[in-house]
Amino acid sequence: MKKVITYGTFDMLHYGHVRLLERAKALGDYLVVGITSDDYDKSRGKINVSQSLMERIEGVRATGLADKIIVEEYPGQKIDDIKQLDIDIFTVGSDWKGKFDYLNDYCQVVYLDRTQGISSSELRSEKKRVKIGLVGDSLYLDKFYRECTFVNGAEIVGIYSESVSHLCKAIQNLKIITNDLDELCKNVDALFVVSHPRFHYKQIKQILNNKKHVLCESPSALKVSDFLELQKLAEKNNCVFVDSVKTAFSTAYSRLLTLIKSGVIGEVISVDATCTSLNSFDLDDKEKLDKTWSSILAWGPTGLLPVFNILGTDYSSRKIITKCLSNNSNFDLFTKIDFVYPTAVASVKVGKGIKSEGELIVSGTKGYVYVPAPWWKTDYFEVRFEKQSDNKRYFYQLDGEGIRYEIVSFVKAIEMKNRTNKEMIAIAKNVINIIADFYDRNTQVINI
Ligand code: C2G
Repeated sequence: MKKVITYGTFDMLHYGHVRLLERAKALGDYLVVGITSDDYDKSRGKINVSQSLMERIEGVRATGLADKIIVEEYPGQKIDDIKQLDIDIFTVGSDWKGKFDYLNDYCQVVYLDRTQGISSSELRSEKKRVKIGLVGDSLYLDKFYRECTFVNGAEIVGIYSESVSHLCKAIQNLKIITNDLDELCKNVDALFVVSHPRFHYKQIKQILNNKKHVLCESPSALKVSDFLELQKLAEKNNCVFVDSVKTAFSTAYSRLLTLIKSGVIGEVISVDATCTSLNSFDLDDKEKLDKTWSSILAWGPTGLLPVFNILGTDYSSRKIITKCLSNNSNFDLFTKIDFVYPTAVASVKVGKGIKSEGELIVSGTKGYVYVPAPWWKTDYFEVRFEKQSDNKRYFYQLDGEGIRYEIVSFVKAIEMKNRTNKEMIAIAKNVINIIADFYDRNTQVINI
């Protein structure tokens, strides 16, 4: 029996793919099709894949041409598969000519003519692009704009801002630059909000009343009641409303969560996250201070993310210890939040007025996960054990700190109309609850 193997993403399956599979099948008696995993595609720069791995597997399965379907997860897997599955022929479209000649050491390599006139990226680009409006005047918008150019389902068409002169040329040249938020809403499908958090509730409410989708840099509100009101309004108006932390979209971060949940380090006993970025503050420059996100606003949502992702939000108690600019200021330079859970503890340290090691350590009964600084935009982590020889290292390409993946996920949520991510809503609500307690200085806050 002559065994043939071929690989691909097979996104939005089209006749070019099917013709390839038919000719691959005709090369032998048994066809194995390797379909790329979402993470693997991301790591090789294919971030705009529309369909999930399961949808792409189903598409290929429905052709009836594959005798076996496997998932391609890592570079070099082709050699392992060819050896383990005793493959005679590897084949792929002629757009890859020469790229897989090295496989001649293991089996015959055949390049089949690519079908002209059709491609998944053309099909994707024919889809309506989501028009995005920006809200705010943070320099972060330059980064966001640049990242959006990698997302082929979205385009930035306008901005609501007090001034854009300090932002990149591309933003300064946008067709719509306005200080009228309703005006911007009329011309877009969705908005990205990164103004100061004290404006978020009012702006998001106005946007949702315009029936537009919202991606907001967390925290999206400063009171839980406001957050819940926005959730209800989004539901009523059928809008996607995401209170977002870009780390959640980093491949390495989501893979470390999966590994931890699989029990690889045993029962998790402690989660310790530190996020700092040292800034200088001038107490007398009130205007600048008003525009600056304090430590708990800038880093709280990120630092709390792994605690809530791994241990959940049902903690037994928590304590907030903070150092502010002055006794009567609530602009924190450093804040530590300690949690006690029924069977675990957690500690989050955030600071824009201190410098520390921005690492994440998740400690378990069999081992621990170590994510080096800056863990919140990491492409690398280690799983470490008592016996060092058992330690494992993981690397997942992370382009653009995860922002482009955040935008892809937002655009997909709009296309698929899947508005609710229960875990993300529960986490956002708990983050806002902690920030609200911090600001109303209730008993749990200790000033140092
Ligand atoms: N293909 C084709 N004609 C087209 C489009 C695609 O013959 N009009 C072929 C490609 O050459 C490839 C297969 O269909 O052999 C799957 O194409 P994609 O889903 O675009 O995936 P790609 O990343 O190109 O697959 O590691 C090998 C790669 O994964 C090959």
